[in-house]
Amino acid sequence: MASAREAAEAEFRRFDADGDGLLTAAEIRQANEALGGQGASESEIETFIQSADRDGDGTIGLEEFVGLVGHGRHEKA
Ligand SMILES: [Ca+2]
Ligand SMILES: [Ca+2]
Repeated sequence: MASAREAAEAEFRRFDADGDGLLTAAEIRQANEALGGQGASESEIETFIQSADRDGDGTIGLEEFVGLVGHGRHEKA
């Protein structure tokens, strides 16, 4: 049983293609496509980053990602 945080961390690592601990728009787009293309548009990806990017550096760090998906906004079946 993974905790919500562990699940979010595992998902973060799947998204983080170059393993630098930051998610960029390009990495999120690639991950979205790899997951079967749920149809997220460029503007939706930008909105996702803006909503998660608390320090305003234009990328999503692990804590920002966990803060966004680890609190009920991202539910798994
Ligand atoms: Ca990265
Ligand atoms: Ca950030």
